[in-house]
Amino acid sequence: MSKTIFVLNGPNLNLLGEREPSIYGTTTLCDIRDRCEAKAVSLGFTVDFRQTNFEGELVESVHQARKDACGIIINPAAYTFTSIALLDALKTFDGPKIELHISNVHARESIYHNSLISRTATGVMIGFGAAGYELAIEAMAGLARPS
Ligand code: CA2
Repeated sequence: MSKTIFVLNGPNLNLLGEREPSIYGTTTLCDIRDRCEAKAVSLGFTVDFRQTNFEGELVESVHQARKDACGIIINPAAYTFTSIALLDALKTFDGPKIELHISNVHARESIYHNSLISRTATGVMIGFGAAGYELAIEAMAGLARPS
């Protein structure tokens, strides 16, 4: 019976807090990981928090989540708009899936408007900055059933 929430992060998110603070804020991905872990523990869950710059690694994490996770929170970054491979992998995950974006992608250039991943997401968290991750953990705790 898994009570582990996978939190997956795509390309360039390792640079959070270092560049473009006007769009992505000043919180680092390590800070976000720590906050996710604390929030999850307070709700009786654990977190497996990952970041990769490689599409195939994200796909493999989704495959691992099929065995080990009760839910997935994913910020696919640029793969949101390009990766049918990631969409197909996520479709095979039966539990709840939350797509997350730090920035309000709909207020940005049109290249950021057409998410492929939203087609399979249970819900979408957009534009709440780094705090969106903790909000997504709370939402996931309400959605996830141990599997
Ligand atoms: O707002 C988000 O969370 C995004 O997923 C971030 C992606 C972008 O492609 C999405 O449209 C929206 C980009 C991540 C790049 O991360 C950086 C972090 C710091 C400095 C530069 C890039």
